[in-house]
Amino acid sequence: MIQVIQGDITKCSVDAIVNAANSSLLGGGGVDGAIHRAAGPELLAECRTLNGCKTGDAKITKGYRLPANYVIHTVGPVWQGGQNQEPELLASCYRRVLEIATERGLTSIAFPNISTGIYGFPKDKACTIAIETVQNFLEQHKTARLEIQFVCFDEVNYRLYQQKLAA
Ligand code: AR6
Repeated sequence: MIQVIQGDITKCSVDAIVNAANSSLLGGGGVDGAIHRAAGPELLAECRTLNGCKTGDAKITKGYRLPANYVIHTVGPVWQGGQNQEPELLASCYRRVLEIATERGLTSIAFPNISTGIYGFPKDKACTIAIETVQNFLEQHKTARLEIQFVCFDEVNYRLYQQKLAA
């Protein structure tokens, strides 16, 4: 099941929220900064033990002071024009998050619009990749009964997701 909502992912009461992090996993701006502020310093302490994360991969931590039980940190690609594996790496982020979630038996997952802020991935292209990758995963893992929320912060992304999911 896929839902689109507009709002702040740090407020989502789900099994896991996804963080659009950088490869250090030591915090940053955007949604990463918001998640670390809301989760408290224990999140950074756990992230320090993870030795970073490669672009396209993901790692899980607890959610600490967040309403979500876990945070799955993933590192999206920086948009460099599209010829440097950016689409494949972005798809890999969504897949790796869902793989980790299903390995842990987590069912409700909230995603931000990975790479579409500071990393500059075109929103329209990113939306298509996110929806197709998640839909394919759900199709292949029907017994996992996953409940996916795309949490759009800005109006442009919110409209794009609504349009593409309705089409
Ligand atoms: N809830 C949901 N979405 C949010 C929130 C929020 N509270 N705040 C921002 N967004 P960005 P990136 C949206 O820049 O492009 C960090 O410094 C935002 O509108 O957070 O993957 C990391 O440490 C946009 O649609 O992440 C990395 O260095 C989306 O989240 C770098 O930014 C992603 O924007 C990662 O860049």
